Amino acid sequence: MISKDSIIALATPPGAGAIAVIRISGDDAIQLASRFFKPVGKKELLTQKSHTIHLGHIIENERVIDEVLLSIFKGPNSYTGENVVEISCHGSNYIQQEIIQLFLKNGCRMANAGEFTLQAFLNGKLDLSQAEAVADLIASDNEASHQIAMQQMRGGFSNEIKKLRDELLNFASLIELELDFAEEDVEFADRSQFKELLNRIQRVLKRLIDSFAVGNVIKNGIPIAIVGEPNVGKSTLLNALLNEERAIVSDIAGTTRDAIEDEITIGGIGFRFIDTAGIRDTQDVVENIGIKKTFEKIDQAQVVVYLVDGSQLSADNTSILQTEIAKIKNKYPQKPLITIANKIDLTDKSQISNLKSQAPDLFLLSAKTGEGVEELKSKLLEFVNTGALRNNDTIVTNSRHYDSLLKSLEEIEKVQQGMELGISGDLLAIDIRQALYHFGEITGEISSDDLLGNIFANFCIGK
Ligand SMILES: Nc1nc2c(ncn2[C@@H]2O[C@H](COP(=O)(O)OP(=O)(O)OP(=O)(O)O)[C@@H](O)[C@H]2O)c(=O)[nH]1
Ligand SMILES: [Mg+2]
Repeated sequence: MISKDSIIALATPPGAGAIAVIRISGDDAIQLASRFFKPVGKKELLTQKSHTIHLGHIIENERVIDEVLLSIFKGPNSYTGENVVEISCHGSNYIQQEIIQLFLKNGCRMANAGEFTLQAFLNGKLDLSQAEAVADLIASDNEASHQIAMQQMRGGFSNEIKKLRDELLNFASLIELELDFAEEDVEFADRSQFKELLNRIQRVLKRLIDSFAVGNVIKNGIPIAIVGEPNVGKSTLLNALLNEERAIVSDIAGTTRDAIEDEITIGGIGFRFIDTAGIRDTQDVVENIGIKKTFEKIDQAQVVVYLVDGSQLSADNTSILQTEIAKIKNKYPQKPLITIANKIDLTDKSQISNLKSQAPDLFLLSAKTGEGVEELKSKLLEFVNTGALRNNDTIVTNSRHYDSLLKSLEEIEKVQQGMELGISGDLLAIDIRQALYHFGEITGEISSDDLLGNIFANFCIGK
C-alpha cells in the first residue's frame, strides 16, 4: 500500500475562488517543486528551511502560469510525515488545472481520496481513529459534532483504549509465560489484580458503548417526529421550525403523504425534523402507506412531538386528548413525548387559560404566527440528553468503533467468566488475545488493506 510516488491534489474545494491550495506529498515533493518554482528572492527552494513560505512564480518552459506562495514542510515533521509542498495559487479553475497537469506530466501522480491522511496513518502521525476523526471534522456542521470530532482527533478516545490495551497485553504476556512453566505450577499474573483490571475495562467499554446512542444521533442530527391527526398543522410547524416553505400546507386533510425531513441546528446541536402523514382511518391506499410510515418514523425518533388543533379543543374534550396521548404513550413507553396544542391564534383567551389549567403539560403555540416556536426549540434542547457532551466525556460516533467495542466487551466478559470458572491459562489466553485484537482494530494496530481502503475511500480528495 505504501507507494513511493509523489502524490498531488487540490486541497481546496473544486471551482473558482480567491485562492486555491494544491498539495504535493512525497520524498521528491520539494525537489519537484523547485524545478518549476522560481523564487522572487535569491535563495533556491532546495536550500530553504522546513516550515517556511516563499513568494515566486510557477513557470513551465518560460511561460509564467501564476504568481504563488509556496510552503514547504520537510518530513517527518509534516501532515503526511513525508516532504510536503503546498502551493497557494490564484483560484481560477484554469490555473489550478495547469499547475496540477504540470506536475502530473513530471512525475507526480493524482492522489486518491484520503491518501494524504492514509500516508499520515501509515507513517504513524495519527492512529486510525484519529484519522477517521479528520473526516468527521470536515463533515461536522454543528458545535456538538465538531466538539466530538475534535476530541477524537486529539486522541481522547484512542488514548483511553490504548492504555487499557497495554495493561491487558501485560497480563496476557504474564499468563502466557506461566504456560511455559506449566510443570512448576507458578502464577506470575496476580489473579485479583487481573480481575480488577477486567472490571475496569468492562466499565470503560460499557460507558463507551452506551455513548454511541448519543454520539450517533449527534452526528446524524437528533430525529424528532411531528405526528398527529390530519390538518392539525404539522407541516406548518415543520416550515416554521425550518424557517422555510419545505412542506406543502393546505386545508385539505391528508395533504402530507410521504414523510418529509430536514435539519437545523439548535443550541449547537443538529436536529432532524420529520413531518409525517396525519394519522386517521382512511380507505386511501397511498395515504395508508404514508400512515404506516408515520409509525416507522415514531420508532426511529428520539422525541415525538404530538400535535393537536388547539382551536378544536374545549375544556371537556381534553379528556379525549388525554386518552389519545395515553395511546401513544402505551405504544412507545420509552419515547419522550411533547404534546402541543397548535393554532392558539384561533383559540380565544378564556379557552387558553382553561387549557392551561386542565392540561398543564400541554404546550401551546401557533405554527402559523410563530408564537411559541422559539420556546418549543428550547424545550427540545432540554429533552436531549447531552449530559455526556457537557461533561466532556468521550463519545463514540463511529459505527466501526462501536462494533469493535461490542466485540471487545464480549471477549472481556468471556475472560471474566473463565476466571470465575477457574479455566486453564491456555484457554484464558485465547480469549484475552481476541479482546486485544478487537481493541487493536479501533486504533489501527490491527488493520487490513481492505479496511483501510474502505475507511479512506470516504474522504475527500486532497485530504
Ligand atoms: N390559524 C392557523 N392556521 C393554521 C395553523 N397551523 C396550520 N394552520 C392551517 O391548518 C391547515 C392545515 O395545515 P397543515 O400544516 O397542512 O396540516 P397537517 O397537519 O400537515 O395536515 P396533513 O398533512 O393533512 O396531515 C392549513 O390551512 C394551515 O394554514 C395555526 O397555527 N394557525
Ligand atoms: Mg402535512
